[in-house]
Amino acid sequence: TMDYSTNDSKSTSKNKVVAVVGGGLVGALNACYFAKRGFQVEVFESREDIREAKIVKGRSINLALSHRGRQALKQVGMEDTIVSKGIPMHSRMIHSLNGTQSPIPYGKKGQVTLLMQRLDTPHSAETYSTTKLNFAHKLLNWSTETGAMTFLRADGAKEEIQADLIVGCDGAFSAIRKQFLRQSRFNFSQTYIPHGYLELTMPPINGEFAMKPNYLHIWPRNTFMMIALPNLDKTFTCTLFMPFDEFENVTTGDQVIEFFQKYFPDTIPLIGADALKRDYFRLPAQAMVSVKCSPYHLSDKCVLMGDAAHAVVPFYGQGMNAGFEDCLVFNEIMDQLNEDFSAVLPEYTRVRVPDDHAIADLAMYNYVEMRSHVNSKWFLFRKYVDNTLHMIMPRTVIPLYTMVTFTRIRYHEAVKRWHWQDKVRHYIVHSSLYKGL
Ligand code: FAD
Ligand code: EGU
Repeated sequence: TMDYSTNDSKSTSKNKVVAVVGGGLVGALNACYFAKRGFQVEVFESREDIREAKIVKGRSINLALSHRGRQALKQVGMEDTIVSKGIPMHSRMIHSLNGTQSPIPYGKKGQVTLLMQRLDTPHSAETYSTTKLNFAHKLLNWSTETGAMTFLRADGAKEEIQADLIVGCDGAFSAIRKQFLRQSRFNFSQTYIPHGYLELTMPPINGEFAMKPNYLHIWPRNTFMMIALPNLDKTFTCTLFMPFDEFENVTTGDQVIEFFQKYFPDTIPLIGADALKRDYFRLPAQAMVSVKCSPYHLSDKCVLMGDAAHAVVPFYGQGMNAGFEDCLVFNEIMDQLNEDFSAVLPEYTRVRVPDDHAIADLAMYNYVEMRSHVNSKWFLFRKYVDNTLHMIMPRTVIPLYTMVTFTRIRYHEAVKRWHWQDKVRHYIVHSSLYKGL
């Protein structure tokens, strides 16, 4: 048994140990935050060293990084390295069924979303000498009484570890969270959506991107939708979203081509018919889950962040951004309350739960909207209305995606403003009608 914890209540951050469980995106960023404050940080990650594993199975490798995520990276001096390796996206490109492409800019100049690659992260934490990365350490259980964590190592041996604070960043199926479920007055909900997703690669043509790179390419087709994001190696990752029952109806290579011919004909030559027939069946469609819970802390011992606290469906491109903002908000509260865990943890729950629940709701709302009646015409029309109202009344009407993507307006406040703006929009539309316009 290793006991890293300190029993001296007067001890400073210098000799306190923080165990970060999960070395994904949020765990890695958290390690940097705690190390920068002077804590001893131990990261425990169930996978083998990610530097050696080439393929992160079933998880898309490129992610849209927007303002909230960038602000969180900036605070620990990581923004520039990530941004220099990112691909800026200034517009969406809407692909209609007849092959027409229509760009819709995200906003004013400089309002861009960046694409970052998933594999870049965890080792950035190693630049701090006080941080140790422990790969092949799978958390099996932990005791809410003693705080002791039990890990399973690659060699099959079990290891017991103690720390002053446990930060659960172990994703949507968090093992840390299991102990929360046993607590009285802990709220938890989990919802799988009927859609699954499948990823296909679009190769470069003559060494160049097959489509324009600085765009989020979207094929909105009501029930079906495809999105393509560029990678540094000049490929695109295309993500097809479709109900699981529909996936079951496509079982042969010819049916794949038939399906694409009907809904995404312009992509067949770009992906390649043979590659399409083959890659479509490489991996089964992946499920998407939305998880909400509260509180995020258990006494002064343990706190949840990232997908462990709130998995959201990917229909706002905000999951990682929200998780990064968790770290930033926690850090702000650590400043305000002098790193006193018994005060910081409840305050973090109080401040953060309403915002994470709001983005979970928004992402689910956008999923429902996109699958029910969003074809390319509707998408173009709605963005046009939003952008025009914003142009006429820039201070009064700010499009929802702008508040979510390009500001740090608290998510729950963005939702409140949106409801209020909706009333304004209705009023304008109606009064124009009354005036016979
Ligand atoms: P994870 O990335 O899941 O990391 C958890 C880590 O914990 C993993 O490394 C895992 O191996 C480890 N772990 C798990 N269990 C244990 C255990 N018992 N012991 C030890 N370690 C453990 N977000 C965006 O902001 N922009 C996007 O464009 C975007 N696109 C997306 C597209 C898709 C299709 C999907 C599904 C999601 C997308 N997201 C996006 C969301 C984003 O992927 C997640 O929000 C983000 O990965 C969460 O990071 P995390 O570190 O909290 O969890
Ligand atoms: C979904 C899956 C367009 C990567 C939401 C927009 C997304 C991403 C949008 C995925 C859409 C949807 C927004 C950004 C981004 C849009 C956004 C969604 C990246 C409201 C790899 N979404 N995504 N909204 O406005 O704010 O462009 O898988 F099709 S980036 Cl679903 Cl800004």
